[in-house]
Amino acid sequence: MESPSFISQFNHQISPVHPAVEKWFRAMDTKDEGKISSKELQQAFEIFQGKHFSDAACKFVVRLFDLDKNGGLDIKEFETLYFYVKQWLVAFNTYDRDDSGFFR
Ligand SMILES: [Ca+2]
Ligand SMILES: [Ca+2]
Repeated sequence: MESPSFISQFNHQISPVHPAVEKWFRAMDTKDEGKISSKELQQAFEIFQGKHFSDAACKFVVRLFDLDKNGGLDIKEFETLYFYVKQWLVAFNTYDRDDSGFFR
């Protein structure tokens, strides 16, 4: 028998995704199918970062984080990508001093 306190404890244990992650996920998942494809990732980089990444690069990134190999990133997979990209952008902006979008 499940009491309300048991349920809230259970919900706590399945660690909700970061609100920012959920916001980005919903914004990027244009077909609202619960996963991010490499195309959606590419669009998001262009819209939100103003940087163009090739099809191959976006497919590579999706493959890298697509743990269950279903061809798209669900929200937990996306969360891993999100925190990875955040760290990466800090490093990228550190090296990309002339803001060209490319390493020199
Ligand atoms: Ca999608
Ligand atoms: Ca997946």
